[in-house]
Parts: sequence; structure tokens; C-alpha cells
Amino acid sequence: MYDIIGDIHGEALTLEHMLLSLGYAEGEEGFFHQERKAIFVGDFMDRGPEIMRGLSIVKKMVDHGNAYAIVGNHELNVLAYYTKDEDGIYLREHNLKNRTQIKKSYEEFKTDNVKRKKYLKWLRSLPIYLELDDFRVIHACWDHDAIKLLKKENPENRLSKPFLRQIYFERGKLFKATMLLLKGREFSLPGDLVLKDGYGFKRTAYRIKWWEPMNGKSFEDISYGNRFHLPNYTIPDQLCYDIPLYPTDEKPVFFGHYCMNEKAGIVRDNLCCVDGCVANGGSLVAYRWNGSVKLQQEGLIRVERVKKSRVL
Ligand SMILES: [Mn+2]
Repeated sequence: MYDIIGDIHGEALTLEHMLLSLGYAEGEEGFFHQERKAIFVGDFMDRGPEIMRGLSIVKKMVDHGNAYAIVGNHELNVLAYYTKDEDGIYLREHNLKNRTQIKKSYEEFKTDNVKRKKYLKWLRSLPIYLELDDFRVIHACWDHDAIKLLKKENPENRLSKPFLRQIYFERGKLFKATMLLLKGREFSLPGDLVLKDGYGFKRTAYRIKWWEPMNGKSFEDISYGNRFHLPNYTIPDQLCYDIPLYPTDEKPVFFGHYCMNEKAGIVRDNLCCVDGCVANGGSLVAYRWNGSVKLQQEGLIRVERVKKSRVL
């Protein structure tokens, strides 16, 4: 049986707390459970206070067969930041915006080059999506077409150096598919609709539910995981388009990414978001899978953020 655990973002103490509350014990080879395995939905990097320690806990579990882990968009960004193309140019430009985004990871990494290399290598070895007999796991959005394309073009299912170089060079279909899986679906706002987020920045697109059609809905209805409100009026027909919806009769999908705070949890009988936004004032969320095809509210576990206290 499995425990699917949401985005960690360097909150190592809270992660330990979660593992203990799920009945895992810590041994010589890291955390383990006699009957269960943990599954991490990605986003180990950035934000939190102990990124490398969080990575170390998860890596140890994966190395000893006690967990699976997939990558999130923050791993993609960090990997692209540190990977050069054939001409020696970084895939993700080292400008102020990109540097700020990975600041916390960068600061920890620069203290230990050996560890940085070890963790980057390990992140490049993790799968992008995970398909088990009974359910599927993806960081942001399970899209059959994108998965199909990746299966064909990247059968290794990893963010390897050659794959990253290829998609950042081409910026084509494969890049788009990877972004869709790791960042989710976004809706581009019409040019005459000016929207500002909580920071006062102009937004041209926002995150939407990838499991619901948009026809007849309002901009707010289809919004999911945005920190700003959208107009509550119906999206004009001419702006609506069909998205391939995840079927209601297929295996459950677990995902993270959306920073849902107390709203994290079961979206639908076969969809569950386990990102409780722990690094941003929320909690760490997990789902205890006990073999039920239909997801159960009782499966959800929430652990409040444990603040790192100073050792006196
Ligand atoms: Mn994410």
C-alpha cells in the first residue's frame, strides 16, 4: 500500500513529522514502513529552510526501495538553471528573475558543490510521471496526449541532460507537453481583460481545472490554485475551447502543485490534489491509499507546518 505525499519545498521537519504520523520509523537506511511505500509528487526544491535535508530524506527512501519520487516544475527549473547547452550556455538564463526563483536552492547548493552535483544527478534520474496498477501520479496535470508523446520521444521518462537540451532548443511540442505535465493547464486571458495578482503584477494567463469543460462557466469557475480572484462572469463562447478532460471512469490521479491550503484533497472520485502549500502558510498533505478505487475523505492526512527551532 502507498502514501502519496504533497510538495515539500524544503520543509524537512514537517516531512519527518508526516512520516512519523503515517507510521514510518527511522532506521539506519532512512524512513521505512513494513507494509507501505511513500510516493512524492515532486517540488522538493526552493522556498523552505532545509532543501538539501529534505532531498536527503526522500533520496534515502527511494534508494532503499521505501519510496518513489517524481519531479515537479521546481526541479525542472533548477535542472535547467544548472544545465548548459552544447555551446556552454545555460538552458535557463541566469537573470534576476530566474535567480530569484531558485534563490533558496542556490544558496544551499553553493555551500557544497559535491552535494549539489549529487542531488542534481539524482533529480535527473527521477521519473516525470508514474503509472502503477491502481493509480497514476503526476506533479500537475495528467494529460493522455502529453504522456503519449513523452512515452514515444522520451521513453526513459527522465529530465536527462540530452532531453532538457533538446526541449529547450526546440521549444516545440515536447517542451509544451513537459510543461503541461509539470505546470498544468493555463487559460490565456483576452487582451482587453487586465488582471492584477496580489503582488500587483499583470497576469496574462491563469491556472485552470484540467478536468472540467469551460463552456458556460465563469472565469472564476474554471480557476484552480491561483492566488487572485477572477471575474465571475461567463466566459464568452468564442473564447472557449475544448480541452481533453481526464475521464471519470479511469484510474485515480494524484497530483500536487496547486498550493490549495485547506482546500487540498479530493477533487473528484478519481482525482486528488495533495499540495497543502506547506511552505506558504499551509500544511503538508498526504493520502493513505488502501486499495479503494473510489477515493475516500478518510484517506487524507494533514500535518501543520513544524517550524525549525533554534538549538540553544
Ligand atoms: Mn509545483
